Amino acid sequence: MRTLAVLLCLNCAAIPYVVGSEGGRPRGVGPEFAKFYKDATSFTCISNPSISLSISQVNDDYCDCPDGSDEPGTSACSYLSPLSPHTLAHQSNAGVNTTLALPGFYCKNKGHVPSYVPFEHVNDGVCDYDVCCDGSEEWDHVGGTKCEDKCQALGKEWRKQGEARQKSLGNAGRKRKELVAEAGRLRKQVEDRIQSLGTEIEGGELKVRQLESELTEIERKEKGKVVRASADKEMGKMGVLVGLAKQRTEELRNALTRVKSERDSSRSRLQELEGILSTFKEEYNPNFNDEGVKRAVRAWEDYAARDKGPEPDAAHDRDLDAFTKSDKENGLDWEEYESDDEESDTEVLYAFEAYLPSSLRTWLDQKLRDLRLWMIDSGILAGTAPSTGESKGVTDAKNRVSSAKKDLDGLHKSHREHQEDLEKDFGLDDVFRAMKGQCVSTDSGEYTYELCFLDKTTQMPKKGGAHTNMGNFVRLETIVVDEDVPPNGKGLGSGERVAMKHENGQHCWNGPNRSTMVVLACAEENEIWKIMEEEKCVYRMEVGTPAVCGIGGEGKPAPAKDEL
Ligand code: MAN
Repeated sequence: MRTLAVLLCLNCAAIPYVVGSEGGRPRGVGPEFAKFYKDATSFTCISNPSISLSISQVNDDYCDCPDGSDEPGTSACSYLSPLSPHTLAHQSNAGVNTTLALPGFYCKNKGHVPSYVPFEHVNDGVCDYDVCCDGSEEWDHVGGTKCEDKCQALGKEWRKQGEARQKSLGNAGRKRKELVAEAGRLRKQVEDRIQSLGTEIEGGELKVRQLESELTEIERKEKGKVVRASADKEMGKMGVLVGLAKQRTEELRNALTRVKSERDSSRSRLQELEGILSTFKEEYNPNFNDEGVKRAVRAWEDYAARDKGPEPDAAHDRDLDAFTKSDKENGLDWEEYESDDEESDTEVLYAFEAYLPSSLRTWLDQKLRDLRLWMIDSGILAGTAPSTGESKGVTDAKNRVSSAKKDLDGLHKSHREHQEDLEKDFGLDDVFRAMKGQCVSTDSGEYTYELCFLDKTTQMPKKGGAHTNMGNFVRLETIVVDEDVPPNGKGLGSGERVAMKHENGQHCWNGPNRSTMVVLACAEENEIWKIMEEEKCVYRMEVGTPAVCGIGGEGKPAPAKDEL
């Protein structure tokens, strides 16, 4: 493909259309160089003003100027290309500027965009429509070459594509704004979470401190115990008593529930029976001399007249209901007594304070305990040997402390992760934050390739089989590219581009771990344009995304013309 470097894109609207000798410009001279060719009799080499020629030497198909400026419309000076070896004459001429003064042969391309064709293509017998759609560079019709003017048709198509591209770029710019807004929302979420985690951490630390001092207090009291349960946690007398009382209460409650239910059933049957007999007494026929019926009626009247005992008492029933509720609902927490290590069996059962009035008993009890603890703390009295095992109270308190510490560690970890996330590079405006986890894929050869933004690239055989990791996202980079942009706009173009480096993918047999460089360019949709394996297991993806529109010249209106 011909290099585009020599093609200058000009602002066609500002250029008067003069080609060849028309309008006073010799053939091949672009409007911006017209001023050098104004003299009707002589011509001065552009970069070597000391060399003056007759005007007839311009475009006479012989290269006179060291900078080639006397042959703007022929290929006579094309050997002056920077890639060509210089002639001996020029080499010996120290201080002479031999760099081409003109960018190429000027094609007016009316109906399209003017451009310059490299001099070596002038009159080479090939129509260079991609750069010179009017075919004017083949003006000598070498070998009968006739290049028709295709500028109208090509220009129309080019403008159509240009408009579509502009529209698409507009949409892409709007999408980027949306992404940036979304990224801002996500960032705010992280910041808010960091703040709430800070508060939770303060609370967690306070809780740990409280539980630790609670544990210390429990352990201190533990030391002061006179009697402890044995190491195998066998129940003491108090425990046995509590167990029996609990069991007995349970039996009584069950029996009471059963008796109450039987009573309710009998009471309702009695009411039903009394109703039947009362109706019978009202409705029987006394004129029938049936001695059995009369006796039954009299018996009913006697029964009805008798005192029936106490009426059902709602308050009494409420009491019964309350009795049948669980002990806990009635304020009796057996577990408290079963696990309460503060009071030793001996203390509760045999302590003499138990026989004292309640207020005095509490006061005295406290004083004795304080004294005992003080003596242990001061080393006067030995504490209870810890070797006899840990009480449930201490174990529970330790568990509470360790669980609170675990929660706190979790909060610290989460806080750290959120903080790191906030410091990560998500690109200009944090835009890639909004694309995390989004994936795009495309088929190429025998594989489908997938890119998951800020995550990894993957190679998947179309026929099925194991997927290959082509690299995990490491960081964003900026790289310089210089590539053609096809008419559909799906290309990297030239300049700095944002790239995503992926490393440490699946190991390549006899090669490195797979890696992928993903180079991004502005586009309306996320799309993989191209995938190449540049070296064994070293891949490069060219990807379009709205995320990079407007960054480093990206997404600005395309240059007037790269290729026709
Ligand atoms: C697989 C693919 C290729 C790679 C070779 C290396 O076939 O991952 O891209 O070149 O392995 O052995």
